[in-house]
Amino acid sequence: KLSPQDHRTAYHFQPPKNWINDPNGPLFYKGVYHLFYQYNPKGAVWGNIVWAHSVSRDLVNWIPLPPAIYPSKPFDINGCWSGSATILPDGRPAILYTGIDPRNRQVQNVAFPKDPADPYLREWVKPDYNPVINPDAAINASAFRDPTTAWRGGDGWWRVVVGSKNDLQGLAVLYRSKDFVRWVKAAAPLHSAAGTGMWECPDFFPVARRGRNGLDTSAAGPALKHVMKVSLDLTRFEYYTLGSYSPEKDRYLPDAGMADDRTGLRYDYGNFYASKTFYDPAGRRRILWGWSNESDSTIPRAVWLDNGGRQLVQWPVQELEKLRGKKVEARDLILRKGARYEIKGILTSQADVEVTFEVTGLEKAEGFDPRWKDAQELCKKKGADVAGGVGPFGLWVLASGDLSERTAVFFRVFKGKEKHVVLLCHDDSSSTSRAGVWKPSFAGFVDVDIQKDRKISLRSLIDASVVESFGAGGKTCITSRVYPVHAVGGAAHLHAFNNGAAAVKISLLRAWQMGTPNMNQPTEP
Ligand code: DQQ
Repeated sequence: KLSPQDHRTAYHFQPPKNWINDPNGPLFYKGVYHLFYQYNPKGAVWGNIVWAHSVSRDLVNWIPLPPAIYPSKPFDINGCWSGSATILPDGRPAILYTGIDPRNRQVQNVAFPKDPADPYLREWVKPDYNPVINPDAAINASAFRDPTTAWRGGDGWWRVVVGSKNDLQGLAVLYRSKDFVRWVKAAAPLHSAAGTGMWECPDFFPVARRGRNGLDTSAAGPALKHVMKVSLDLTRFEYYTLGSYSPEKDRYLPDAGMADDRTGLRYDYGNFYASKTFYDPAGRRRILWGWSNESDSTIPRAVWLDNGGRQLVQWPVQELEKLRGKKVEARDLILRKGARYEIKGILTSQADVEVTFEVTGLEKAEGFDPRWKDAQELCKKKGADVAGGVGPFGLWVLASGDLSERTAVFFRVFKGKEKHVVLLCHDDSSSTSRAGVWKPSFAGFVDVDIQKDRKISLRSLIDASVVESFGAGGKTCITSRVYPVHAVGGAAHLHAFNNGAAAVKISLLRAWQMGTPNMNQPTEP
């Protein structure tokens, strides 16, 4: 008989019990990674929100600490909502978060560690001068939340952005401060966009034009670009733009062709929301976390700017590879139309799979209709069982023995006017035989030159009910939550498949069974 524990993930971050939503204020301090998150100490649904707190030395094993911030003062008595951490020049961290006050207004508060000598930052002090930012008359006090990490300009002033809206116009409201305590609203928002609705959990940070190293949030100069990410509560999807930030004007301008709406780029084309990045000085990288609803967070990912400068690339932090255990491998396998290959010998419900596919017969690719702008719609129409020319080919993960349950992670290649178009899909429509479960299809286009490369890679992290995929080395990412009835634990199977007319070759497939880290089971730090 199926137990709810069968869907509990092993190596994705989550508390031992109860509701979790947004990751908050990730930071690195005195050799320790800290992750806070929106948490209900009393139940498995959203409510009673506090900042729960966990620490780690490797981003893989986590130890829980008591909640860091919880309602206790008038300025947060009705809730401690999302926010971010900033490392001050003297090395101490500060947290800015949204408090819900007695009139249910959203206000911004600051908190400092009680004992900066404690690497675990167990206790936080919320000074009585809070809130440090109140919604003024021009601001909708029920749509004013989720302060970003602050950045400091060459003029010594701190800047921070708070998400908001004015009717349907999304706003990144800008505030400045000399001392992190007295904040003054700027005349104009850092950025805004018509028609998007509320901007939840904005994130604003620099990326290096070259290389994969991350940058401190206050970094400036010609060798970088900026990223602005917003979470749209209207669609429950996130979008980001690349652009330039002028410290003189304090304005952010997205590059041509980039948009903060549903035509824009996404970190992840699946179940991924309220994400947050931070700069990890130990690994010299910027790390991204998202919340994968019901109720888990994704594997921390390093993010950097792609060579072409037109998108970001993401990859699970390398520390995750410590969990790789027993490995199985296949090489030079040809999958003709309708063929499949089962990957056996490991527990595939808790696995890390990397495959490189070599495509042939590109002339057989289906024609691409330029009206197909929406990848998700296209994937819905052309699911994993709809035979094609080049693809669908990929993986069936969390498959039952009779294949009646299976989640398909696959590529499909189309012949466009100038260039071939590559689609990465998660087809979750057969993921469970249980009725009444939400089983969406998720998809994103992959910006590669398949004609030139001839190869495309896929990595999928499988963890009971999470499938987190990275296409083409992390150019397009998709996360799903799936709840099979039969394909659980040792009864889950993994296959590679090809439903395209052209043969594909698996030049290399490696699959590792993943170990189980300490995931917030109480232990002494
Ligand atoms: N979740 C928080 C808000 C944020 C929303 C409340 C996004 O601060 O806007 O739990 O998921």
